[in-house]
Amino acid sequence: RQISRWNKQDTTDPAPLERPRVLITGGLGQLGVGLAQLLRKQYGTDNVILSDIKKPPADVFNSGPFVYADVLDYKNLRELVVNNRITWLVHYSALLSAVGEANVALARKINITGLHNVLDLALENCLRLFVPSTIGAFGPSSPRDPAPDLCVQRPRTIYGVSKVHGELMGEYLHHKYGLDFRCLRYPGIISADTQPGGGTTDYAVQIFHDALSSGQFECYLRADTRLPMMHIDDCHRATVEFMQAPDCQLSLRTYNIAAMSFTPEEVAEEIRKHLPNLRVTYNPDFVRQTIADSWPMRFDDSNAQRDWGWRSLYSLSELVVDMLGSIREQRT
Ligand code: AKB
Repeated sequence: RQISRWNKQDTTDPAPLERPRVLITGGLGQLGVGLAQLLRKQYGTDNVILSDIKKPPADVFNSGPFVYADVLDYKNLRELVVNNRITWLVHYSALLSAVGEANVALARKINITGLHNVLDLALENCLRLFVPSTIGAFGPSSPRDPAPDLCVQRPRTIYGVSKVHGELMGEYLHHKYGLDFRCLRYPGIISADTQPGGGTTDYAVQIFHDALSSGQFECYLRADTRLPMMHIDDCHRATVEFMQAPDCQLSLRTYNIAAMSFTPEEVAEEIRKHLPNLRVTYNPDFVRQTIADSWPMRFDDSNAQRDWGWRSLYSLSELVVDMLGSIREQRT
């Protein structure tokens, strides 16, 4: 009964005045706080609840609702959804690629068991559920330049395996029970005021901090390792626009989104236009280099562009200007 009632709701767009009530898991990672800010601007501060298992910094705690939520504790999650009349769930809780390889058992628990809890909860409570996937959901046998939405996916990391599992479970529950599952495959996300933590693309954030603090950067990837990347503002905007897209416009439930692709040497060259003395040395780390070599070099996001109008705004040169400017501001 619940499911058919949900189906009925979903065949028409929500009434214009009906604001979603959003819960964000893993909210203190690289993406949660910025997404909450954007959603709060549109839907009101109290309608967007950040959650995590860590204690929030004072500025986050003072800027809107924050609650403790452990994605491994189903009852805790259910209580939050019920008590707060949640209608949208954004599931950011996950261990990233490099840290996942260092702790496979924990990655399996958080990325797979945690996801199962969230899927069950979304189905039970008729939620619109957003789960990010990644360039890491592809592997060495996938087409790499560019990787399309639909192709062979045989990732070689526990992170990638858990993300493919999430894509398939969400789509299965969508087709079988009508779960409003929405999934974007993110490139490496670059942000000035939040750290990614444990990924393979993290170098592309650290290089800006080191360029400004010491003028030297040691890169754990080879100079010519090309990966898809995106400015965090584009990532947040894509997520909100995709969550708002009418159901009838979505021909897929999992879309690639792209903005730019660069190598460490190319981003260093772009930074040198502003900081000519930047010195980069390359000391490839076996685990992260092997992971990066198995990931797409470019992403084909033509389906997202066609179906719901996705367009990135930041080019590499704009991203570099913004990152240097924002980090300089933080340091003064
Ligand atoms: C990682 O490097 O693990 C993440 C990702 C691309 O999903 N940033």
